[in-house]
Amino acid sequence: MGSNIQDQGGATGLRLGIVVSRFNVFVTEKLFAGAMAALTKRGAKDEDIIVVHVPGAFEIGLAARKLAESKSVDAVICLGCVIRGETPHFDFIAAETARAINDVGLTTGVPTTFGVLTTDTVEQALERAGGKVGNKGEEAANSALEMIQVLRSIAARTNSA
Ligand code: INI
Repeated sequence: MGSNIQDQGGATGLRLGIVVSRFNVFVTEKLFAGAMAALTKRGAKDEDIIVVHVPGAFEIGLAARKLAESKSVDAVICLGCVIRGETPHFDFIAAETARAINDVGLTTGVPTTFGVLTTDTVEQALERAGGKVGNKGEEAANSALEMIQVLRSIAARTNSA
C-alpha cells in the first residue's frame, strides 16, 4: 500500500460480501466475474467471500443489509442489471435499488458499493460488463477495497472506531 491516490489497497485478509441478482443473468454473471477477478488479483481468498444471489435488483438492498449488519464482512459489493423497457418499471426499480444500496452503507457504516447497471439497451449493458466501456463489477469491487481503506484511515486519524 502506498500513498498513490489511486491505490485501492490489497484484499488480503479481508472478508467481503457480494450480492448478485439473477435478473439479466447473462450480464450479471459478467459483472460477478469482473468483481471476483479484481478481488482475487488483490489477494482475496474464495473462503473469505460470501456470495448471495437474489432474484432481481430490487432485492439487492435487503440482502446487502443483512450481510452488512452481520458484521462478518468488511464491505458489500452489489451487482445487478436493470435495462429500460417500454414501461416506467425501470425508473422505479433503478431508483429504489440505488437508494436502498446507498442506505445500507450510510446506516451500517459498512462500505456498500454500487455495481448495478442501469442502461437503455442490452448492448449498453454488455459494453459495461467486460466490453468496451469496462466492467462495472470490477469497478465496484475496487471501490469497496478503497472504501475499506478510507474508513480505516479516517478511524486512525481521528482515534475513532
Ligand atoms: N430486475 C432487474 O434486476 N433488472 C430489470 O431490468 C428488471 N426489470 O426490467 O423489470 C428487474 N425486475 C425485477 C425486480 O428487480 C424484482 O425482482 C421484482 O419486481 C420482484 O420484487
